[in-house]
Amino acid sequence: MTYEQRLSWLKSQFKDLITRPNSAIEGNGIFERYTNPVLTGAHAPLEWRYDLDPARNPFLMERFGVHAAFNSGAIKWNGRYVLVVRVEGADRKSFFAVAESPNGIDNFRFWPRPVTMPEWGEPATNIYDMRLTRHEDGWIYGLFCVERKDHDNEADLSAATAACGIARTKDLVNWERLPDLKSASQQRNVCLHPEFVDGRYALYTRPQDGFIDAGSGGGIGWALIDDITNAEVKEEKIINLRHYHTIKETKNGEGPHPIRTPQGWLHLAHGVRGCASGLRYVLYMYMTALDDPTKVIAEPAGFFMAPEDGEYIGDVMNVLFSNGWIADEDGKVFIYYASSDTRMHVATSSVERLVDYCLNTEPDEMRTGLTVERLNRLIDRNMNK
Ligand code: M1P
Repeated sequence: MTYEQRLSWLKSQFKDLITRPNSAIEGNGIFERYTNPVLTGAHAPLEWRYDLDPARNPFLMERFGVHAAFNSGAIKWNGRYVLVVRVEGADRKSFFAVAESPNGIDNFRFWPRPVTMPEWGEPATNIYDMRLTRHEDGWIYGLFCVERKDHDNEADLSAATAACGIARTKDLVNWERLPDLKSASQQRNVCLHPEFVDGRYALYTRPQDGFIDAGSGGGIGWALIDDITNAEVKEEKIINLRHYHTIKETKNGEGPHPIRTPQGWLHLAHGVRGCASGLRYVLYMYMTALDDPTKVIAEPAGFFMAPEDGEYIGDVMNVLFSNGWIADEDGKVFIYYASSDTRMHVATSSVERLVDYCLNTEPDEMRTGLTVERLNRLIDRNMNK
């Protein structure tokens, strides 16, 4: 192909991809998956990936590989469904970029430039997994993981530290970086609750002993913060525990901030367990009391969503992860989830259905005998139906 032929082919492929319609797949009644991912690395604009000057790039080669688009924060913004996406380059570095869609299920397009996130302290090696919160103080906050080399273990090239970065914005373009969260442990999957609690900011935390291992960190934590411009975890209480032989035996982490419903706070989280093929990441839900967001009032047994079909495959196999959802005023919920650290998908449901799922699906009673009893109770109710 000539340069001009190749450019026209690239443009037409790109247009087909970003305008591809999506359609719902009827499923288990709790949510609907969709036929296509909503974002992939290939959705990155051609201007990001190619030098479009024929003199400098006569073969029209890719000059900046975009490997993946995943783990996105989500927010309704000026009537549009907006994701702050974790974009990963071929160099393994992640950065944030904003993409928007008119309907939340297809036609996502990236804004022209990635987010330039100001540094705080030692410049980060990597930043990722932003949780967006429109807080009642009037700011939109983005909390994200900041990875740096662990200088106490220079010889170990994989030794790293994870901290919670905090930034806030009014327009999703200009970000004010605040100091990283001070905490006795490493932290990842930290999320800001949207309301003040006893006049203080409230964080869902995930204390961890090391960069990968949750270790003695018992699950999803909760900490009240006096000053968000100098945030420090002084006391941390574990509100959603890990358990032996469950989908969250190894690790768990809060997803996006919970949705306020008349029946309680609706939470989406991820749980991790080990198996012969490595770690398996699935999504689960729980609810907490409206007057006490630390008190779990419901938690259905097992996973809410687990990888299916092509979702199993990617850079890190067997992973579903979510850090963004949008609840519309009419109660429709758009759940944005990533598969295998590679691409973004949407699933839709409603607040009413998700609350029904949480309140009317029985919990894990931790023993096979009790699971069989639970199944028999359902079968008994269905006899002669
Ligand atoms: O690779 C799977 C996920 O691993 C981490 O999540 P967690 O801290 O719960 O183990 C994160 O790096 C996340 O981005 C990634 O999707």
